[in-house]
Amino acid sequence: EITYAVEEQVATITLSRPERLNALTSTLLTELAESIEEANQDNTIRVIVLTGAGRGFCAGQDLKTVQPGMDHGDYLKQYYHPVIRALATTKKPTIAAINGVAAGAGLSLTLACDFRIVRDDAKLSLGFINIGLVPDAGAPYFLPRLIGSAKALELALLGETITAQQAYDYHLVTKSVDAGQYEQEVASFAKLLASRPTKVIGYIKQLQSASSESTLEDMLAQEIIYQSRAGKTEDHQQAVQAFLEKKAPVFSGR
Ligand code: LHQ
Repeated sequence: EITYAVEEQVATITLSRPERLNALTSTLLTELAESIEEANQDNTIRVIVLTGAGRGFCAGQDLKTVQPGMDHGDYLKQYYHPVIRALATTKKPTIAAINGVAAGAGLSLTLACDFRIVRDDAKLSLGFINIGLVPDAGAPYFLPRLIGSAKALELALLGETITAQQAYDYHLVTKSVDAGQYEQEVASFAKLLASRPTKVIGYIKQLQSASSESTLEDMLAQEIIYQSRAGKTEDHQQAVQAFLEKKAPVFSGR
């Protein structure tokens, strides 16, 4: 229910149940967590792209699998949370390539990524409220941080469908791209990220994620640790040398 492909140091993970708009099942979620972990561990991978097969990105949990006696909390803990943790803690930069509709936990998956590139004809919806559920799969954590608490609460309480343009205006997505240029744009953005100092990207992500729960003193201590590490990377040393020689730096990711 997942396909995993690697090209030029970019791992593309594709949700693959197109006949159901890539609605999520326990099997799909288990495979997804494994794929993210695989990309995270692989030293040759410098960018992770998450996208959907067919016309949708992801319609959230497959509602045909929701059984009457099922405990949604247990289900989240077992199947969703490993995926959200894997996305949120990977040291590689992550791009959600939102090729079509993203609803419910499908939208939540994108919020745990570093970048969201949306096709301009895609629709987005938190949706949970429409079936009497609270937002989940990390959305209650990420959404207010991304777009502010007032807008996050509005989307959660109204559950309405928004356009790519609205999502961009709310700062919910990084960019909205014309359908005709979409695939090319995602590929070139991934390529750009793959040419950056990958190890240092990981440090920047760790440093920033520490910020939400920290004081200034905590963060000053953290920047000492991470800048000390960054200063020892090949990429930093090589880039300073290139600067002095008036050349463009070439980052190896080490
Ligand atoms: C679907 C689904 C779907 C099954 C489209 N399931 N078949 C929940 C429960 C438990 C624990 C943990 O957490 C969660 C988290 C959640 O994610 S709750 C939210 C679940 N998702 C939704 O409520 C969204 C439901 N889907 C929709 O509102 C629409 O389908 C959207 C807006 C996504 C797309 O609309 P359209 O583009 O008009 O497509 P469509 O509705 O015609 O869907 C195409 C097919 O996909 C259709 O099947 P069919 O056999 O009639 O062609 C749908 O039934 C199926 N499908 N979403 N979540």
